[in-house]
Amino acid sequence: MIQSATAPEALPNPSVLLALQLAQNHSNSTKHILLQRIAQDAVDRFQNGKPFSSGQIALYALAHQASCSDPRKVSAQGTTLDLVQLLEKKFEMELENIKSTGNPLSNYYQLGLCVLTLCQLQGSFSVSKAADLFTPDQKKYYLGGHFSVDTASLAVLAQICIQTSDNSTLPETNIITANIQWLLNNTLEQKRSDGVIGNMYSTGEAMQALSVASDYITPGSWNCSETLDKVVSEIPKGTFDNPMAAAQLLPALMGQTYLDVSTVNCSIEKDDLILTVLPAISSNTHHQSSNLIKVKYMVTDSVSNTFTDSTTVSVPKGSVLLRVMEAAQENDPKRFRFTYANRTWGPYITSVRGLMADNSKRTYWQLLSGETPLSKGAGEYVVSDEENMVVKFTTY
Ligand code: CBY
Repeated sequence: MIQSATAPEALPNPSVLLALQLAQNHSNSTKHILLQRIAQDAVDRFQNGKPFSSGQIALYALAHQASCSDPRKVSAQGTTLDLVQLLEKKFEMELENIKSTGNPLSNYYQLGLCVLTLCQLQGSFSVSKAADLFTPDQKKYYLGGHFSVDTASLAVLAQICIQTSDNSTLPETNIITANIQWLLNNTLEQKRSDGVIGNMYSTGEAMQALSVASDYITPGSWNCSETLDKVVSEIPKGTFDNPMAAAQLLPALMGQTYLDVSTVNCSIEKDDLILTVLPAISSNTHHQSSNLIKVKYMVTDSVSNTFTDSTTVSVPKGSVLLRVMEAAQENDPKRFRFTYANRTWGPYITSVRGLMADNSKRTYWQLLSGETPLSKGAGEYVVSDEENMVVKFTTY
């Protein structure tokens, strides 16, 4: 995480700072670099009208709070920004958008982050609107036909925060209790026999949700140490090498949750994280050899059925899907041209052959191996010989 986040070309990543601050050991120099970058990026996005989604603002604010830096006074380049106030406004816009279109501007994972942050940082928001926001609904908690454990976990954390900070017996208390129970029941239904909850990348956040909501869980329905052992055993295999994956897992490993942000002890300044210099990790950590493999590649528009096209490309063994897509594009740009955006998780495919993903229509480019959706992005998923890669325009 530290290497990736402090590299000169790295995207500012509040999730990494947040995770580091919730950990046991600290590195002051890393904290200062990351905090400065995040503050600068927040000011830059605000001043220059660059995209700044509700969940992003929430993470930037949380990362400040966790670093004992006031999120209401974020300054860079001579400008001071109140991230809590900005988040309050953005949250209102999300609610307005749901009212008028039925969908949020972002998604329910980000709404969870919003409410969690407003609650933690004592921003103002309507508790009854928040209670209604998280009621059970297919459209909110299902992505591409699957229950989103990540989304549910954030909604649980947000509502537990509301419950613990608001001890009134308002009518919304019952709604919140019922929401949390439904979310946890569905989350536990996604528990696999090996302890993973949802998939490997939702398990850390699910652990946070289950640990703050222990009152709601019948004893014996979740074995925490089994889940912990499983994720820990995956670390040496490289499963969490993506810094975002590591950042979302670390709090749970440390027995911490995002609800601990407001109780971070700011009077202790520790600098006890021993940083060993590791060999530089490139975004392509996989051993690429000169051996070539053949990979089938298909692109298809399953929304309006305007095109389906396939090809076979040769790429070095150990290549990631993005490399396959680039090879196909090089061979035949008319049929296989595509665009992507660099996100914190890695490259996110935004269009193929000019057909753009559109959040307001809930369309996206889904990545599959045969019929199975990938649980990694195009920049991370390593393809095998003869594998059938599919990039499919669909709805979620
Ligand atoms: N963050 C967000 O808004 C993202 C929230 C999240 C629920 C997120 C997963 C969970 C998390 N823990 O971070 C999420 N993904 C969402 C909401 C979405 C949708 C994005 C809608 C939008 N524009 O806001 C959408 C379109 C349904 C989606 N994820 C698509 C994809 C695929 C991307 C393909 C592409 N075009 O490049 C993909 C690869 C699934 C597929 N087979 O097509 C995908 N997501 C994956 C695999 C993941 C996991 C990443 C794991 C990894 N190692 O890379 C994920 C952790 C995550 C990021 N998605 Co989405 C879920 C998981 O597997 N547990 C807030 C913001 C501030 O950063």
